[in-house]
Amino acid sequence: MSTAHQRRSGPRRVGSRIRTAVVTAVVGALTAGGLVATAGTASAQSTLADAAEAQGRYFGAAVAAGRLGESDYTATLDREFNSVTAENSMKWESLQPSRGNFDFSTADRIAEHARSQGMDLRGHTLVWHSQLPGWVENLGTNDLRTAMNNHITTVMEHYQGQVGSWDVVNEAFQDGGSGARRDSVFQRRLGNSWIEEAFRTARSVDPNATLCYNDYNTDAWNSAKTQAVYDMVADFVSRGVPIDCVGFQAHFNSGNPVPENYHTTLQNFADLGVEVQITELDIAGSGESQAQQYGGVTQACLAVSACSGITVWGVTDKYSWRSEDTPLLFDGDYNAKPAYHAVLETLGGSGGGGGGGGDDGDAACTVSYEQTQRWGDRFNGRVTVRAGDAAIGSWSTTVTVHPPQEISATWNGDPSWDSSGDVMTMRSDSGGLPAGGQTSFGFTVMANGNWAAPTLGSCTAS
Ligand code: 9MR
Repeated sequence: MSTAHQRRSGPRRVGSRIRTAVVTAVVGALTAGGLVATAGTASAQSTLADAAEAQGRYFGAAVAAGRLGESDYTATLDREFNSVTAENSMKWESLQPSRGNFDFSTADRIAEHARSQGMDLRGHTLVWHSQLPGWVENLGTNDLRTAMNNHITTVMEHYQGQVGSWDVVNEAFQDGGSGARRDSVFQRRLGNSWIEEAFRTARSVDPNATLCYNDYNTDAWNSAKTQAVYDMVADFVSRGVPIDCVGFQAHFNSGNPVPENYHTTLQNFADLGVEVQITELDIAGSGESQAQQYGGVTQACLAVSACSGITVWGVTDKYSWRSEDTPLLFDGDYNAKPAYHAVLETLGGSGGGGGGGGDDGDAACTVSYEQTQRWGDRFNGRVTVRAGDAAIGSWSTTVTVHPPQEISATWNGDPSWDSSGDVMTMRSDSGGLPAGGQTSFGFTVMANGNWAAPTLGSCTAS
């Protein structure tokens, strides 16, 4: 099948869709202040998929088959993502609810959607202690071994050539400081060797699939669980047990924030010779703080050449498994959140967001940022505002600076600030724009030691 990937040690080829290669021009410019770098983004990528692909990565989402009939859901999925994971439909209880009776119908709808859009398909998950049907829990040792290998074989054969990467084993280690294996039926009946047996079976069924071990709370390098998984992978690699990849689920919240040393963790695993993938990313929160964490995770992946891509665990906050945490990139109306823009811009894209899926008619605009000048203590930024396919009467967007930065001057717009002083809302001060038209506004940022680019919010048009 055209969407399959060859297994190899580095990041895989992404997406079978042909996407337009886009150039980001970085030119030197002489100003009164001396030689400065000006980043001019000429038609930068405006979707997550395109921007990720330009970086040699994929950008995926977990999908529920039951939502594919919702047009905004599917439009957002198809526009922004080039990889799909079934959020629940490829789990054991869904595919083999009673012994020997496989039901691929729901999972196949997701696979078919991915195929029709030229998207990659991640397989999640072959062997997991959760969402496991009761009949498996009751098997004796020999029966369980047969059932496990039969499940892996039947499912992988069904999706051979379609699924590029499989989460062969999911969440086999305990949380906390023990570094021990989780007390699952597989561990109890089959002993320590069950994980490698699962991987050996998987390799024998589909030698071209990328075989992953997938887990959560494996983000901080020094945690006992991270170390335990690392030791297992190192052992597998040294003994030739077939493992190609480690999946980092990356479910973050205030009690479990993105660790400072995240890229160290990814790099250390990569240094074992396996691919790393961020497989279930979501980050509780909102606004700039959520955006910064999303940007950090994206940056960590880009910093590790063996990090082949990122999957977020859902398309919209409203259908997230923890919706009250608003952990995703699109809000319940499919508007792109600041976190979306942080990811897109970290990937080198700009604008984007598709103008939202709301009901504000045809009025839409996008924004992109570039630094135009830099001096010893400050820099100037320019935001270009572009109207969509319809004329707009007015526009507004936000520019968030990163403390201790301060905006000391603005031009060509009508600014206002939030109480923190970090978020500037800029509105048009000279009316609207014709269809496809553009304008720009500018500002000076006193760096105060922080040279990070400001984060743009989405553009709102009326
Ligand atoms: O998002 C999934 C949710 O709809 C299910 O109810 C839940 C059942 O355990 O599984 C969620 O997905 C999990 C994933 O399969 C494995 N890692 C943790 C995910 C979030 O719980």
